[in-house]
Amino acid sequence: MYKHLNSIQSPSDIKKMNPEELKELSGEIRKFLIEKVSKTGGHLASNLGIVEITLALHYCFNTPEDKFVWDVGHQSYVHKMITGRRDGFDCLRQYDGLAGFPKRCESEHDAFDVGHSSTSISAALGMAVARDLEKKNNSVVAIIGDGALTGGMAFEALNHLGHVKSDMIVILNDNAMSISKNVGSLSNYLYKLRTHKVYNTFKGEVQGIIRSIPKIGGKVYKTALRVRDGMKYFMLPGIFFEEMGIKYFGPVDGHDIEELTKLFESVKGIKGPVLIHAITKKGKGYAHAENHPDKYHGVGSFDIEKGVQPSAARTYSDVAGEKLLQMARQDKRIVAITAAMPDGTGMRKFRDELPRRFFDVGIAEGHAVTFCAGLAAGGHRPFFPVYSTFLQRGFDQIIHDVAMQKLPVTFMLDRAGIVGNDGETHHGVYDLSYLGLVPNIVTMAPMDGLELEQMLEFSMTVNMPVAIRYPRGNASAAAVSRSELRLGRWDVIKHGEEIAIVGIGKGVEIALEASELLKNKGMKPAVINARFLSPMDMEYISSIAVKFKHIFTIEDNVLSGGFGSKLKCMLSDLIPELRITNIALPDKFIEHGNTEILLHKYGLDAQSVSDRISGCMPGSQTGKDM
Ligand SMILES: Cc1ncc(C[n+]2csc(CCOP(=O)(O)OP(=O)(O)O)c2C)c(N)n1
Repeated sequence: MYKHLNSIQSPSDIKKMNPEELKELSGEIRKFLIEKVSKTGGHLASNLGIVEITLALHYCFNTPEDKFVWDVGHQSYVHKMITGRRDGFDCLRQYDGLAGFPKRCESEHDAFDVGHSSTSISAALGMAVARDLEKKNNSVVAIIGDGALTGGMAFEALNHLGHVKSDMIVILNDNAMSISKNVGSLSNYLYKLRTHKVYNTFKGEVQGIIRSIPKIGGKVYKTALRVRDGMKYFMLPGIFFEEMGIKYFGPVDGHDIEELTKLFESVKGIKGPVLIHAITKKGKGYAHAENHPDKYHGVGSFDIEKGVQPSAARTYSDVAGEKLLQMARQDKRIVAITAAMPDGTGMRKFRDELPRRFFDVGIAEGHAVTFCAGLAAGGHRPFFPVYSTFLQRGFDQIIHDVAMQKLPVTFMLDRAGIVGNDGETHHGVYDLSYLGLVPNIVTMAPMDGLELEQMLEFSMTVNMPVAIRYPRGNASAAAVSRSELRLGRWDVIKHGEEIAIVGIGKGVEIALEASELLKNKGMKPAVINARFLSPMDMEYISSIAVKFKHIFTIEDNVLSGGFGSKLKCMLSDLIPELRITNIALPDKFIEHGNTEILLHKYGLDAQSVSDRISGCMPGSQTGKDM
């Protein structure tokens, strides 16, 4: 079916190909990507945009000796295809299948594990310095997008790189997009470089110079410098990277494989850090993705002809976005902040309707937290919807800038718990632990969309930091009666005897289902919605807990330091005779795969929970806590 692709077993097969064949191969790779990702889901648009850069890299460098460090890693599919993993694409991101991000354990060609943004230059610099200490001479290449370059770590690394002056190449893959349109002054600067009229006028001439570069020999270095100086001349003033001590080449057409290979060959011999600015089109080669690169950044399965279709299900992100907008219409103090995720967090409508009160800070979660603190100190009520896993980037800022000063910032932690196919870098399974240990934060988790709305309203009534964590997916309302939300208090949603199952967030849904299964076994457990991780109103909670012999807690957070362990610690002194069993995720990094499969594997589906509870009962086979 494929003329070239079928014979690519390793990067050495790329090196045998001529430019025309490489171009044909690019087309085949795009076809393959569209076909496979339309079935498995995954990151499509970014990979379609980086085909030629990846081929040119493998044409010019030799992995695993040379190191490629991908930023975020969502654009590494082409690299995976070339490095012997093409057959794995039928199970891309599935349980036990090929990971969606680089993994050192998966291939020696993957130099560094990744999933969060803006780490590539730091990691690559570490590798370059390690190489120098070992007196080796391999190349190190960081590949970073213009979106990832907005992250603070990337700036810190460039600052260090320009100082250390290690031999290292940074490839800036500039498609003017983060997930949504890229933002910020750096993005404006890159735009100026791209559209500089002198660059456009003389582009042909510059390409001519690059084409004249011989493949090997001492001339390479001189010619490369001439190209660079030529470029520099055209681009002056404002060579931001040059001023930092990093030699700038570009902009180059990131889809012209001949131009790329010549340039990569030429910069190999250059001493000190080099940055190549390549212009690419996100989604290239698939019209739907070219027209809507934001929608095709990360996709589920889709029909290739029709493209991605809108889903009918109302998600937690939808509820969060709509409710916050409704509240902001009533209260002018409310402002919303995103770290490059207006769509994923459901904030698009807010941005469009109230643009002056909406701030996209780029992929800069740490900055976002302190920016919120400043807004709150200035009398506003900032809400920061952010994926749970990415808020890990702002942990010190939460403590130092928000909690210590008791500033009324509301963190809306989307994608809490198991997120599925993105895997270990993306599961939001630490937030109850890392928030639970910080004083001064009211931390809640709703059992459904309705309760999320109530919690958002409630956050305006407490004049202090608040965090609300909610899972990915469907937010339909649970069919249970509920009591008014009161600070630190539980809500008993199903009365029962002897045993209580206390869930928090998604744990409540699991508890309700498990209680139905237990009913079939003749048991009648109470089901309690904990609502709060902190504070815990211990007087009230112990007045409920004392009625039971055994309490089971359920949470989709790791066991250590989570809701259950916190409750156990506080209740065991107050009611020493009460047995408490914590059901949570294990203290290990959880792999990628379908959420249901993972919940089952780790004992957090209703059946496993009910088996565990009945197994703990006196007279059962095990009859003891596990
Ligand atoms: C710390 C962190 N925040 C947010 C994200 C979510 N995210 C994944 S890719 C991406 C955009 C990256 O844009 P860019 O680097 O330009 O790559 P492109 O997809 O455009 O090729 C974002 C915001 C992340 N992976 N890590």
